[in-house]
Amino acid sequence: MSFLIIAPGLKVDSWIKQLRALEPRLDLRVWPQVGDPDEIEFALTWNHPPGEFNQYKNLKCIASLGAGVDHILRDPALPASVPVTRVVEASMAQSMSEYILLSVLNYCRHLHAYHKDQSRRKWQPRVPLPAHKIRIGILGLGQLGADAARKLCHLGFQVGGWSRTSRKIPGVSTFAGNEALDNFLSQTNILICLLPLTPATEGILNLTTFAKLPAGAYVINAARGAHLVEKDLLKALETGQISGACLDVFQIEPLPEDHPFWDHPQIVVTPHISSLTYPKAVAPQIVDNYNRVKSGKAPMHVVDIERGY
Ligand code: NDP
Ligand code: OXD
Repeated sequence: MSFLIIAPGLKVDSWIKQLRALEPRLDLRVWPQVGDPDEIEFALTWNHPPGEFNQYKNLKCIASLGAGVDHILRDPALPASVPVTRVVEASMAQSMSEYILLSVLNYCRHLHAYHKDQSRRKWQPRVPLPAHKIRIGILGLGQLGADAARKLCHLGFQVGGWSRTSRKIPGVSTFAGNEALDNFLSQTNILICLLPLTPATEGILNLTTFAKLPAGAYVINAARGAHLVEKDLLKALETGQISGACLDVFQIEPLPEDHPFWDHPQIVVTPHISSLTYPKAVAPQIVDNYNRVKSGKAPMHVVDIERGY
C-alpha cells in the first residue's frame, strides 16, 4: 500500500523523516514522482492540483496536512467515496491560542501603537483596556476556538463563542446558529474568526457583520483569508466602525506586495503562521491512520464532506 505526499511548493523533507522514523518500510512517494498511480492508496496533501486524485483509482484516504480541509474540498473533481481526514492535535490548539492571546493583548495594551511611537522616539503612555471590561466573541468553538475561549477566560476577559450547533464551555457565553449571530455580535468588542471555510462561512467578515458589532470593535482573523471581504474591512476602518485588525490569512497568499493591508496603520499582518503543523507532532496520527486504513479500519478525524468541515 503506497503512500503519496502531494504538497506542491511545500518542503516535505521533515515529513519524510518523521514518517520514515515511525514506519521505516513505508513505500513513500513524493508528487510528482508518483510511480504507478494504481499503487497509491493513501495521500497526504496540501493544495493538490484540482482533479489530481482521480487518477489514483485505489485511493482509500485523503489526509489533510493541516487542520483545515477547504484546500481539498474545493476540488470540484474530488472523488466522492474517499474519506478525507484532517489534523486534530493539541499542540496546534495551543499554538493558535498563543497567537490569539498575543493579538488580543497587543490590542488591549496598545503594543502596535507603541512600536510606531518607538520608531519616532515618542514617549506616550496610553490607558490599557482592562480584560474584565472587554467582551471577546469567537466565531467557531471547535478544537481551536474552544481552547482559545478557555484561555481567554483564565485571563479574565468576558468570552462568548458562536458555533453551528450548541456548545457548552464553562465560563463562556455560547450562541448557536444563524439566528443567534446578531445577538452574539452585539456583545462583542473583539471578534475572532476561527471557523472552517465552507460555503456557509465564506465572506462572513463583511460590512453587514461589522455593522452589528459595537462601534470601534477589533477584528482578528486566523482562519482563512476568504472569510474576510477585504474591501469591507478597509471601509469599516475608514468609518471607525472597526478600530483595527490582526490578520494571519488572506484572499491571496503570500499577500501581494502592493496590497493596502501592508501599510495600513491599523492592521497587523502575519504570514499564515498562527498555528503551524509540526511534522514531529502530527506524523504519528497520520501513520496511525495509514495503518488503520491498511488493516481495513476507518481512519480517525474524518470530515463531513457535505458540511464542509
Ligand atoms: P473544528 O472543525 O474543530 O471547529 C469548527 C467550529 O466552527 C465548530 O465549532 C463549528 O460548529 C463551527 N462552525 C462551522 N460552520 C459553522 C457555521 N456555518 N456557523 C457557525 N459555526 C460554524 O475546526 P478547528 O477549530 O480545528 O479549525 C478551524 C479552522 O481554523 C480550520 O478549518 C482552518 O481553516 C483554520 N486554521 C488556521 C490555521 C492558521 O495557521 N491560520 C491553523 C489551523 C487551522 P459546531 O461546533 O457546531 O460543529
Ligand atoms: C491549517 C493551516 O489548516 O495551517 O492547519 O492553515
